[in-house]
Amino acid sequence: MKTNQTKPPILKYFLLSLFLSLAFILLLLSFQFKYQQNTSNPTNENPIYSSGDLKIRPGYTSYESYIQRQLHKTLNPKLRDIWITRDWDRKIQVFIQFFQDLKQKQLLFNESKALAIGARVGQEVEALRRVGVSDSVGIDLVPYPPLVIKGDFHNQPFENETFDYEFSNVFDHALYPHKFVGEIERTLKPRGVCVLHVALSRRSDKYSANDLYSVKPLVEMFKISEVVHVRKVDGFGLDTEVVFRKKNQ
Ligand SMILES: *[C@@H]1O[C@H](CO)[C@@H](O)[C@H](O)[C@H]1NC(C)=O
Ligand SMILES: *[C@@H]1O[C@H](CO)[C@@H](O)[C@H](O)[C@H]1NC(C)=O
Ligand SMILES: CC(=O)N[C@H]1CO[C@H](CO)[C@@H](O)[C@@H]1O
Repeated sequence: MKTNQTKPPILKYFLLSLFLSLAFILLLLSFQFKYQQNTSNPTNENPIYSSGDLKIRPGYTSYESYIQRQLHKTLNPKLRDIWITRDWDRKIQVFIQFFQDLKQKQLLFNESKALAIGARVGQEVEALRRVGVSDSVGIDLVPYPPLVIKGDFHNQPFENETFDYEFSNVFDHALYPHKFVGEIERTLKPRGVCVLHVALSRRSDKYSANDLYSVKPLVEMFKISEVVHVRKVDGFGLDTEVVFRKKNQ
């Protein structure tokens, strides 16, 4: 008697679980399909550069989701408030020291046309102007006039050969590092100088899109530039300064 009663429910459960598994598989497939669609967006024509010492963080399903995440940090009102109050003078003083050092090394001049990439509220632009580099501006996803104008470092809003000098401490935020570097080389004038501050020994924040473990991938990506120097610095959690000079083609 008992077995007769339990048989039909078992069959029912079997069919139900079969149905659920199928639904689950279909759901997975549709996610994968969406993901594949989005990885073929225009900013991704080139393969993502990834070598042993440069790792792109997984988890960005589309360029749009990456941008949204970056905006999430850039637009965070608490962070913005800290940047323009508590951090403002302290950071400017540190940047002034970096830029004065570069001027002494003849890598930066009052006459240089300078760009700060991923400048947020533009402390580095303010510092550049204070050391005498008056023709300087920053770009970021969110503008902060008059120091920072709107611009994506994967697709700089400037003509070829515009700047004598470019500075950035946000390389780790690049989802497409080869684009980040390619745009710098495109917009630098011949003999123009690029200064990057990067973290090699420490993992940066949760908004980072890549992790760099040596300068080798950078040196490989800067195809039409030569390394001027690599040195240790202490720059807001970033420990290494790498300076490139674009070749005189
Ligand atoms: C560069 O500008 C700074 C600040 O305005 C000034 O003190 C300095 O003399 C200038 N240097 C040169 C070489 O003109
Ligand atoms: C700008 O530079 C890029 C890359 O070097 C090149 O492909 C493009 O043709 C240049 N554009 C102009 C208008 O010279
Ligand atoms: C899953 C996902 O990110 N889908 C997005 C793919 O890209 C299109 C348009 O580019 C978006 O509308 C989807 O939301």
